[in-house]
Amino acid sequence: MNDEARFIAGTDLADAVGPDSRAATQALREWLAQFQHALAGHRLDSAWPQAQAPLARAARALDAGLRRLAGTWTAGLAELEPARQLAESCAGQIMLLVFGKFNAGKSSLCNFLAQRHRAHGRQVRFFHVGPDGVCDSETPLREGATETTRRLQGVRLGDRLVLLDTPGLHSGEQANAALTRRYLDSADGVLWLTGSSSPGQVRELDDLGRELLRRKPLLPIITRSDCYDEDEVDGEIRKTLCNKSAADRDLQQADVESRARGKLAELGADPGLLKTPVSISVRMASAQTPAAMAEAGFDALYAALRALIQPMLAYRQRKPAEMLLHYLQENVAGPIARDIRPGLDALRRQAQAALAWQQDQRTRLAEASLRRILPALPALLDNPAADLPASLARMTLQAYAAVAAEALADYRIDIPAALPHPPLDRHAARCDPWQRYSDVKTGLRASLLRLEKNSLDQCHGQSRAFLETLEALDTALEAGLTRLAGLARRLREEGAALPRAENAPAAD
Ligand SMILES: Nc1nc2c(ncn2[C@@H]2O[C@H](COP(=O)(O)OP(=O)(O)O)[C@@H](O)[C@H]2O)c(=O)[nH]1
Ligand SMILES: [Mg+2]
Repeated sequence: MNDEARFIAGTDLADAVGPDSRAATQALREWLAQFQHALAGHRLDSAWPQAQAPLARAARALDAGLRRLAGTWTAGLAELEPARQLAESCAGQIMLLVFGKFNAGKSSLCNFLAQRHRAHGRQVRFFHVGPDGVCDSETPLREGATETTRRLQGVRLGDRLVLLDTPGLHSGEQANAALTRRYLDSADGVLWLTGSSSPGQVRELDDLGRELLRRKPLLPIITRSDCYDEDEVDGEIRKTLCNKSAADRDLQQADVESRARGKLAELGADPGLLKTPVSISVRMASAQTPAAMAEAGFDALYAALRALIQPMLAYRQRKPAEMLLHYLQENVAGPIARDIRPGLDALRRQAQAALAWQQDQRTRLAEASLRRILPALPALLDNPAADLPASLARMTLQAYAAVAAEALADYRIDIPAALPHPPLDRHAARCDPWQRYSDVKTGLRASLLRLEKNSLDQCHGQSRAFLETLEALDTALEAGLTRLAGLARRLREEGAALPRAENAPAAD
């Protein structure tokens, strides 16, 4: 059996697929439910004690952002459902996107492969997608057609393989765009056709960013890999078309490969999706003899296509889960990592700055309060009728309350209604006036320092509690994202058979 026969037979085996993706889908849905549940248990909207404080406002804004984000997930998943079911229903077919610029040779290659499938007794059905949906037709795809009538067309080769000949992704009318998109979504792999006269214009791949990020394999095919040789026959110059030399093909392939690899990296797609490029000439293969086809690069093409089928089938099986996973990565994990966690980090830094500020306030609040009391002190001490201890206690509390109300406005502070230690030592009453003044002042300062410590302890406790709330939310977010990354890894490593339980035995 040659490469061609093996390739054609290989597409018949497309039924030989792995386990379905329902367990993986289920695991991803459960992940989201758990994640939402975890988020509901960590609210920030009243995590800071004083509602008007800047930190409280920042925490409320982040909390609201997170709730808004989480609120979109359920509807987003519901919208995804029809596409996911469609993917589930055509798990046995492989759809290859034949992608490339106008004149790259897409239609010619599709027609040629159709002829070869017919030659092997396979049924071939051409189709195009019109305003009323998919129309089958007997006539091959139009080759060399000017792009005035862009339409989505393709060919089914046998029962399993569909080639979709795309008229450029961002071209065409708006009405067609949604349709094109839907077809692209259901493609399992991409053949990127690039003409041998200027191969590897990697900017074309920008249009494929979304497909590549969805991990569809990419096989670059250098088309029209032929050239004219001039021969002199009987004094007359004759041009004959021939295949490009193996050396030329190798050079072009290596060049396309390295540039495509760079582009994939730039797009953030896995460079492992890129298959080794092949060079072909449909013209030179047109005699359809085994030798002509082999020399025109078709053995290599068939081998490469055959190598694509397995990973594509694997993707096809994973696809319903893969679509869900992508939704979760793009709409849940992405914004959490990009916006929410950095927001939490900023809050954390602010709370730590508040702790440092509190340290800095030590003795300052007490001194500021003392400065408010001292001007009234001599008169009070000179007044024999005054109830000195009661007056001092009242003045101390009032002065401190005024200072704290301003300086600690961002916190919720309880100031004791009575002083635990009266600011006047009993002995102070018996001393001479100067000594008395000095003793009273010392007593006042000691009382104020105790009040201050009591307040700053409260501030510290509130900031710590706030930090712990942030920490708990961040830990829950991180744990969720790590679990999702683990599910993604397993989906790709083990295919659709994603074990539902965390401790399920690993597939070998
Ligand atoms: N020299 C040469 N020309 C080719 C080859 N394949 C296709 N062409 C020509 O290139 C032009 C564009 O081909 P077509 O398949 O319509 O390209 P599409 O626009 O990508 O679908 C047509 O005139 C084809 O005859 C080839 O292998 N060698
Ligand atoms: Mg065409």
